[in-house]
Amino acid sequence: MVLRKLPGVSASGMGLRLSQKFVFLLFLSGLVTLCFGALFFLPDSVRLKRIFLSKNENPAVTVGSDNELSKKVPGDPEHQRAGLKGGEGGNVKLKVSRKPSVTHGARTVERSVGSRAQDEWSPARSHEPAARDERVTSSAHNGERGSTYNYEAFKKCLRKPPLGNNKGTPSDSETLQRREKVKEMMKFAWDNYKQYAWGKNELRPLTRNGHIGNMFGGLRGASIVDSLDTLYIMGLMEEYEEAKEWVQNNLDLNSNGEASLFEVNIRYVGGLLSAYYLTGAEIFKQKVMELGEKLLPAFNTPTGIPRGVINLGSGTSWSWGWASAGSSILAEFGTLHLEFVHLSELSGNPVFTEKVMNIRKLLNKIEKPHGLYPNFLSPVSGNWVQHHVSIGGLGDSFYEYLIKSFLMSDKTDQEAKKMYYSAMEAIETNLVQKSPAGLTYVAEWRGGILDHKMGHLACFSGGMIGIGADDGPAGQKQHYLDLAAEITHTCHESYSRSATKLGPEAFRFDGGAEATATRLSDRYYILRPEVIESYMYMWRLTHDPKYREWGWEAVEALEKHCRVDAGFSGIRDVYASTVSHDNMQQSFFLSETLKYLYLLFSDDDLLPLEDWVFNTEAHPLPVIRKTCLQEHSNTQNNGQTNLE
Ligand code: DMJ
Repeated sequence: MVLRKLPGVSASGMGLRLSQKFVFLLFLSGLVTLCFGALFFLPDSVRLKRIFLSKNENPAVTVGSDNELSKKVPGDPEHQRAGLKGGEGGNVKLKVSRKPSVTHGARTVERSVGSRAQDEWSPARSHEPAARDERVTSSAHNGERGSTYNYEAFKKCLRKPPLGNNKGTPSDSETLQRREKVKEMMKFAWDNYKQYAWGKNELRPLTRNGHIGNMFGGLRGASIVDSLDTLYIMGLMEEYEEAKEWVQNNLDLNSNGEASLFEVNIRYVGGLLSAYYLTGAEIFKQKVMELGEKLLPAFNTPTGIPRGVINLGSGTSWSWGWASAGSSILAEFGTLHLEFVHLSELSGNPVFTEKVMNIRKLLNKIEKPHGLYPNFLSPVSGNWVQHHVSIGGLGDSFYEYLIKSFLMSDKTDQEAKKMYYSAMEAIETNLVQKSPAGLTYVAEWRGGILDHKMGHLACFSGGMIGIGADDGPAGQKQHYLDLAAEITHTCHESYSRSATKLGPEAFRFDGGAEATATRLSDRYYILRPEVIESYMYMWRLTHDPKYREWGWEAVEALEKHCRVDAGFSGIRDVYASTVSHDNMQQSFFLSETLKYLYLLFSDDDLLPLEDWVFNTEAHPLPVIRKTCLQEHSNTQNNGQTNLE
C-alpha cells in the first residue's frame, strides 16, 4: 500500500495517527469477539443468545415478548405436566426455560453420548435433512390431493348416523332433564365466555376478562375451537354458527409464538378435525391442514421424536426447560397419532402418518424396563432419560392413543394393539395395587420404587381399560371390565370423600390415606374431566345406573361449588366447605367435562363408539374404514353417483 503524504502532516505524525487507528480497531474487534464469545456462556433462555446463536437449519427465530414460558403449577414435574396439560391449576409459577433444538454445543455433547439405541436408529437420522423441506412439499401435495377427500364416501362408511336417530334423546324424563341441565351449563359457560372473553383463549369468570396464556403459541380462541363439536352435538346451533364464523374470519394461524405441540394438537387440530367430520364444512378442513403443516418442523430431530415446544412461525423447537436433559415427554409425543393419521387421511399426504409411525417404531423397538414405558425420552439419542412411569400426568394419553389407534383403524392396526396389551400387562404386574381398604389404584413407579399416589389425570384409565376389554387376550374381557370398574370406583371415592364432592388433583394410599390428598398442593380441582369420562365409558359398556348417578353427583357439585356469576371456575381446595375459586374456566371444561356429561345422559347412538373414537380432548374422530372408503370412491369415480 502506498502512503501518500497529506499536506501539512509530517511522515512521522501520519505514521503515529495510523498506528493509533490500528490499535483502536484492534481493540474494537477484540471487544466484539469477546462479546460474541460470551454469548456461549449465557443460559439458553436468554433472548440475545437465541437471536445470535439460533440453529441455522431453521429460519431466524422471532421471539415474543415473553422470554420464559410461565405456568402456574405446583413444584414437582408430574404436576408441572399436569399443569401443562390442564392449563393453570396450581399456585406456583413455573419458569420454563427454552432450549434451542440443536445448538452446536448441544449437538456435540448429545451426539457424543449417543448409545446403542441411537446407532441402531438410523432411519430418523437419515430423514432429518428431508424433513426440512416438508412444509413446502406437503403444501404442494395438499393442494393436489387435499380437495379430493370424499366426504360423502366417509359418511356412507359410518355404520350409524353420527347424532343418532333422535340426537341421542333419552326416553326417560329424569335422564332427559339431567341432559337439559348439562346443556344449560354449556350455554352458560359459552355465553359468559362470549360476553367477557370472546376471541381470547379462556374466560376468567371472577375478573370477567379473557386469558391468553402461553401454551398455544399466539393462537387465540382455544375455547371456541374446543367447543365447536360440543355445541354442535348439543344442538346449540346459533352458538355453533357464531363459533364457525369466528374460525372463518378470525382464527389466524400465522402466529409466531411458542406453542406446546401437544396442546395445539389435541385442542386445535383435534377440535377442527371433529368439526369437519361432523359438519362437512370445508373451512375446518382448510384450517386444520394449514395448522398441521406448521407442526411438522417439530419432528426435525435426530430421531424424529418431536420436542415439546414449537415456534409456529419459525418452526424452531425446544424441549421444556423442566424436562430432564432436554427430553421429550411420553404423553406429549405419544399423543399425536390419531390426529396425524387423520391429517393424512384428509390431505392424501402420507407425511403426517409417517411422522407418528416413526415415533411408534422407535417406542416399539427400544428396550423397556419391566415392559414399562418411562415418561422421559431423549429426542436426540432415542434413549430413556429417567425411569419414572405413570399412567397419570406425563404418561397417560400415550396408552390411550395406543388402544384408540387400534380402534380407529377399524381394528387393523395390529402393532398398536400388541403394544397396548403388553403395556397393560406390565402396568398390571408392576403398578396396579389394592389399598388396605380394598380400593384398586394405579401407583407410579420411580426406578423400581412405588409411589402410592394416583393423579386425577390417571382416572381416565377406567374408561380406557373398559373400551379395550373386548379385544384383549382370550378370556380376559371380564377381567379388564372388572379392573376398569374398580378403578372408576376408586376415582369416585376420591370425589365422595371430599367436602365438595369434587376430587383432588392427586390422592394417596399411604400413611393411612385412602383416596385422599395428603398434601395441601394436591387439593385443587380445575374442572377436569377424567373421572366423568370414565363414568361415560362405563355407562356405555355396562349400563349400570350407578354411573349416571355418579355423573349427576358431579353436576350438582359443579353447580354448587364451581358455578359463579360469570361462568365456571376451578377451586383451590376440594376439602374446604367454603370454596376459594381459581378464576379460570378451562377450555377443556367445555370440550370434555360437559361433553362427557351430555353423552352420559344421552342414548348410546349419539356418537356411537363403533364409529367414533374420542381424542384425549374429547373431540370425536371417525373410525377409518379403508376398504369401504375405497369402494365408495371407486364407485363415484366410475360415474355412479346415485348411491343410496
Ligand atoms: C385435557 O387437556 C386432556 O384431557 C389431556 O389429555 C389431559 N388434561 C386435560 C384435562 O384434564
